[in-house]
Amino acid sequence: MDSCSSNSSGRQPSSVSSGQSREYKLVMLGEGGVGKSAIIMQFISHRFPEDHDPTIEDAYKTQIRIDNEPANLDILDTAGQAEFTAMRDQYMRAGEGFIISYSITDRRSFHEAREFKQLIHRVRRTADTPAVLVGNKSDLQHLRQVSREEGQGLAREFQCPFFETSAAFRLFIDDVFVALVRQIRQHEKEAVIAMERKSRHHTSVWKRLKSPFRRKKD
Ligand SMILES: Nc1nc2c(ncn2[C@@H]2O[C@H](COP(=O)(O)OP(=O)(O)OP(=O)(O)O)[C@@H](O)[C@H]2O)c(=O)[nH]1
Ligand SMILES: [Mg+2]
Repeated sequence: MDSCSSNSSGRQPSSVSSGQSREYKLVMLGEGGVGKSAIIMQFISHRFPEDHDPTIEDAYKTQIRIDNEPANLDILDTAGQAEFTAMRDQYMRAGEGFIISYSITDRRSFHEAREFKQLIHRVRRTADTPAVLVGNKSDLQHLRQVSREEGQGLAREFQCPFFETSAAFRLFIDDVFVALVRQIRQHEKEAVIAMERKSRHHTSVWKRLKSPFRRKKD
């Protein structure tokens, strides 16, 4: 899925008055300096940090409506710098959805994106985790090292939505978070359907097992 060419969600974050909404634990991943904090800051407070102030770990909360349903987002901004990554396994287990980000101006960060996906897989022991792939700094076209097609190809591999964003110009920033919440909701719906199917299967096995007894009683 690729939504680079238009603002696909057609929504802006808006406040939700109800305290009833479901909380979504989102984790922002990516190499140091790709713009993780800048993306979150633009999303939450429409601000762009010009300087690179390496993150150790920050948490943000916001309330929005997505597809007419309220959502409390609990966003964890993680450290890209290797020396601050001690908590990685814990937040990979606790997160419900992951934004895997790289910079289109930094090929190494693109390779790291695959490493992050593999790490999520290893820690959670499933390839089936809601995620969105993001190629940031799309405003720096003259410094581009990773083509849009390569990003789309990796997203196909990950089977997840893909956006090229610019935190500097607030391009496709909302779309990333909307797509991730949609992924989580879809994932939950599929889990419920699978459970119902399993429970129907158990019921029919039980009925079959019980039938000789019933005949005896008759
Ligand atoms: N031109 C441009 N610069 C950006 C963009 N996003 C972030 N930057 C700049 O890139 C630098 C790093 O941004 P951060 O958001 O601090 O990067 P980070 O991924 O949070 O870095 P760590 O916390 O060290 O992992 C800053 O100087 C930002 O101003 C963007 O979309 N376009
Ligand atoms: Mg940061």
